[in-house]
Amino acid sequence: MDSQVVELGLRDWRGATPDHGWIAALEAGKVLYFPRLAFGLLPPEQRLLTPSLLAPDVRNISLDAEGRLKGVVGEAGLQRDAAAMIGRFRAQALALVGGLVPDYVPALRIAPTSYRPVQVETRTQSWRADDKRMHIDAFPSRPNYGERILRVFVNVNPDGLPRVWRVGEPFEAVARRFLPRVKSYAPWQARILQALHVTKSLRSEYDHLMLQLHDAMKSDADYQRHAPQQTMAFPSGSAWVCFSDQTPHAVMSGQYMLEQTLHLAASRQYNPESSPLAILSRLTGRTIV
Ligand SMILES: O=C(O)CCC(=O)C(=O)O
Ligand SMILES: [Fe+2]
Repeated sequence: MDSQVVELGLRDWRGATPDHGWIAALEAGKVLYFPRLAFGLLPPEQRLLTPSLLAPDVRNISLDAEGRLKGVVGEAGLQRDAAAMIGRFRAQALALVGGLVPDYVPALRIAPTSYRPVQVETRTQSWRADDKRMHIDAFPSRPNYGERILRVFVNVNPDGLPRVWRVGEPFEAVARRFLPRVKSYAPWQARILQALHVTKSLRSEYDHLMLQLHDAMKSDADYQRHAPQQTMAFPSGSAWVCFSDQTPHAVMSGQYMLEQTLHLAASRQYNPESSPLAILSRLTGRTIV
């Protein structure tokens, strides 16, 4: 398998310019990796580098589009510093995306920004929630009808520890491997899930297939071990960007990361034919949204 990671020397969050090769790589599901793009913490923000910031039973801290902070326990000053740090990262992540893929900008829908201070290795989770297993991102309760999930990540570990990922094979290979085995879509089941408020809107066939792929990948121990994959240790002080609904990924270790999710209609890509929606439509021969 060719490397699914493309390394870029950018040093300035606001210095990116659109490059056809990088855009094609991103839209093919590769990870754009920026080893020299650090996110520096300000002196008062150093005290935010502890999992004790987290409210009980919370995995991630988040800042929503309205600037509301969730998941932090502690005094007002601490809350203010956390919101400022996460907000600063959001601005830089948006500047990076604006430079790399400017045609996306008018079409982007900005999701909350997250800060993840928990050590990955110590988390225990059900197989379905376990991101140490390779998967593509698909959300059970929020159908997205093919809308893309673009994510910007930065490792801010103060002890120099990398965030170690496994990056898997191209999406079409995943789809060809698992589609013959997945449960077929039943509109009546989708209507029941909606009536029971398991889903916030009607689950489309696209959403069904994406969840089936997510589950099929994670539940297949042989696939996890033997599928084409590369281990990628993202050092502290680096950033990376990918379409996480397309790039098979797993996180094996690390602590302290910031993440920005952006949503984009597949039709607003430079090449909509590279999207999971287009690939799944082509492989099934059906309209799936
Ligand atoms: O925590 C990470 O590094 C990535 C986890 C993951 O799979 C995700 O955010 O989609
Ligand atoms: Fe994921």
